[in-house]
Amino acid sequence: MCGIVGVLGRNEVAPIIVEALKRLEYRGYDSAGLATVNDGTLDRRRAVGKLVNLSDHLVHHPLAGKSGIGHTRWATHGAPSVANAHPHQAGPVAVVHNGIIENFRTLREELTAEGHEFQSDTDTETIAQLTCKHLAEGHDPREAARLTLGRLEGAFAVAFLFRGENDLMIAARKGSPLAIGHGEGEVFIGSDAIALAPMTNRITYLEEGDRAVLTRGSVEIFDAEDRPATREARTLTADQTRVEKGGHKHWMAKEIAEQPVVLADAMAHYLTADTFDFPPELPDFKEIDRIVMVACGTAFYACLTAKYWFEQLARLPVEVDVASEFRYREPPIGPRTLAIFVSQSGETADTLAALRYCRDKAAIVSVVNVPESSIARESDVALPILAGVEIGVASTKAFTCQLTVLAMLALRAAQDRGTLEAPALAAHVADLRALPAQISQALGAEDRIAAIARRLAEAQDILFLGRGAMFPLAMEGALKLKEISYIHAEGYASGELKHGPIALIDKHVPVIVLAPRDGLFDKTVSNMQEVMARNGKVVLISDSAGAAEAGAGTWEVLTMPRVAPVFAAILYAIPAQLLAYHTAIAKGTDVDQPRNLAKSVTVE
Ligand code: HGA
Repeated sequence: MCGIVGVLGRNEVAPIIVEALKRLEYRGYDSAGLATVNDGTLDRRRAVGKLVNLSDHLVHHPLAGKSGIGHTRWATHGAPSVANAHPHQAGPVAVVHNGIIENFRTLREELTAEGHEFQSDTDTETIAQLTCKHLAEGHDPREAARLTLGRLEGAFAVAFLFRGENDLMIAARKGSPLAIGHGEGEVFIGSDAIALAPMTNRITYLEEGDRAVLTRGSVEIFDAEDRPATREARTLTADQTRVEKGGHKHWMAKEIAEQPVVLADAMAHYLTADTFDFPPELPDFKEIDRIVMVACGTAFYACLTAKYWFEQLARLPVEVDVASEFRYREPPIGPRTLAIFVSQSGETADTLAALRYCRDKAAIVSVVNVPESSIARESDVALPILAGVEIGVASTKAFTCQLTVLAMLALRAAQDRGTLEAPALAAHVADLRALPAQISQALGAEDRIAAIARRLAEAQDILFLGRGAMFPLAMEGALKLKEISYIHAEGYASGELKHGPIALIDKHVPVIVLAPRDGLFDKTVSNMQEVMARNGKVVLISDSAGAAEAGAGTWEVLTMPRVAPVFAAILYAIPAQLLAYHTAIAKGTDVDQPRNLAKSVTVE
């Protein structure tokens, strides 16, 4: 959340910064802004709402300069407004920030008492005002920034620009990600490498507590103890930073369509012809008695699904928790515990904090889409999901890739623990390998799904039901719908319906029943009948056998390809995603940038 960019360039930086912000807009779109130094003069432009408003503003009020910083905001402190938009300026210093300054009230009171006048409601402005104070006390910009950073509590990635300093930018990170990009006689900073991809693929990731003093010809890095530090510069491949819509109308549509390919890539990475290919550091699951899985949002539902696999296939007990609860509950973590953290960005603030809680208590495995991320780097073993860059705020391909990697991990656990005989294991692997083709087939139902979605778009409330591993998918389907169509939706375990939610059912409430023809089908169908008996409008999603058996009398039936029951949740994610997507289209909401949301949740 919140994207920051900085450039000490050879050419005018405003267009470069706007382009980089475009690539970071998935992190927030409450406001955008940039500041430059031009012949020593510090000036800024800001606009509320999406980046396009800033671009329009710049047409009439251009901003010259070869040094600049930019920001796209997801507000935490202070409403979206021009006054609260970054960069925040206090006298000779401008600041952009991603994160939360937790002691901002104390700092603000102190500075106000000393006569500093605040222009915004943000926590961020305290950084600018404090630095302004240090400059007024006679410190040079480097020292002023250092003193300021020493007083900040909370999480931040921050960049400073100073009046009169055409060739100086200071950047720091603690808790929020920040990358430095190296050019020829130019230097860049960005919240991620994707933002910098048009300018450079030579990237240095700052580590926790690092401060970087940048000029066009030098990069000096100081660690959390203020000692000079060396950080490796790596060259990223085009794949790691490619962001193109490829002819699709929305990122979400593109990312849904990519799933057969990216799932196959993930499988190719971890499966050889006859065995698994996980990093050698992965613990032997024979040595593990319990798994703890921690994540947020969609990744949390991936973990809940994987619980069924680890427990059924590998006979390993699993606890799943949302990171924001886990991190403050002080859960006991005994020996022989494996802790698995799942996060698309690998920067999710709560998940990272939960991981740090488990450090030295358990073996730590992470399942992430960004291998250079903080969560990946702080894990004993990081398992990339190979989904490719995901831009759509509503996660789709990252979810199914997380599921696929977790399914392979569960099978590897079963192998280590001897809970599946070789032929059964091979059959499960074959079932997984069949999924990309089945997903392609499921994608073929898109027009039919769009027609159902047009009917769903009329509803105020929608329920999703599922049993077994379809239960977490029911919750994920409801989440997807809420996120982008703003229709209230809930996912329930089919058997729970009669314990309360059935009171919601009437002829206006569509109920989406996720029910492949598996061993639990008859039970789920009984619950479906209970809904139909109360005039609920059932959308049954099943295979042809299930549809033939139970489709009569439903409002709609959607037929999916036949799939191995154990991994059906991966396939049935496709109709859940497409239903949400087409319902949002029918309602005319902003699919890729839904209100109030942003991707890569780097604040608590
Ligand atoms: N606290 C700052 C930055 C917000 C942020 O990083 N969000 O993800 C603000 O509210 O502007």
